[in-house]
Amino acid sequence: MPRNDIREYHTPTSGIFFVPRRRLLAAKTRFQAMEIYETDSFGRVLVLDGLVQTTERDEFFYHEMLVHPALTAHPKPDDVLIIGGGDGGALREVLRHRVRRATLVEIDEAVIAACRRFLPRLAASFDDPRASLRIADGHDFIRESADLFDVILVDSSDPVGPSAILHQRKFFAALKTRLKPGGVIAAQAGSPVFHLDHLKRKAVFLKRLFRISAYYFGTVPTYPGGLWCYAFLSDRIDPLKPLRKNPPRGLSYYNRDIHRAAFASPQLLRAGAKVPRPGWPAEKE
Ligand code: AG3
Repeated sequence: MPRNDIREYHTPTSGIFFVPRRRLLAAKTRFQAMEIYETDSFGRVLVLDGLVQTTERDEFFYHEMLVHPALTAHPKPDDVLIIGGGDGGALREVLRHRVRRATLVEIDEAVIAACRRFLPRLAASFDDPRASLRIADGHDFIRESADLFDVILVDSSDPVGPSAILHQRKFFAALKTRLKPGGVIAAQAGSPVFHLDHLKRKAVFLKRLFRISAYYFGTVPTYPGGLWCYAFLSDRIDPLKPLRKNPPRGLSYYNRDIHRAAFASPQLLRAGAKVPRPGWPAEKE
């Protein structure tokens, strides 16, 4: 294998690789290592601390599933907050809805600058007049801001590095205080293949915090395991009640049928399910 391949290890002995045509950027930001590559097969690829965050070819699977279940289930999502998501992909999807304001809080300004330059299909969303950008730590912002939101989306990375806090109970408890009555949170929750224990632990505290707390699933071909999990959290809105709005036009993955199907819970999350786990040394949890 050529030495300049982009590789992400999902376990110590398996993972994903891309052969880049060229490297567009490699930088150490204040928070993380950031690289952007051009590939023939997946278009541009954004990698943070060695983890593939997004590719031009499959980003829609992830961004549509993070955003549209919550925004389509909420009757009137006027004020939307995105925590993380510095590439602008989730923001682009939010702005397909009739929102009044979409606020994005990203810790790493350098990611936004790089994505504006190299991933304009995602980051052009920052130029929309309804978009408002805050450079801050998501957890600090939530604790310090008095603003309330109809929908909060958590577009974090894995539960290691700068994103670790965005997977913890105290963060979700703080998020809940920033929701308007009837508000909804959707948060990316990781891989059911590789982060299963983490998902199960999280389900326990989320169920205690929110009256309605459901995991839903979608495929993301370049993420670990290929199947991705998201949490839908609300005290009032049930994602399985008939949707009151149509999904926006122009999407590539999400629709009403996908919405319903995504909330079906696989056996592996149910108590007592047997899940094969060959003995690799340690899962990245
Ligand atoms: N949000 C989820 C990234 C998780 C990827 N994990 C991994 N490759 N191990 C990324 C930001 C996309 N807007």
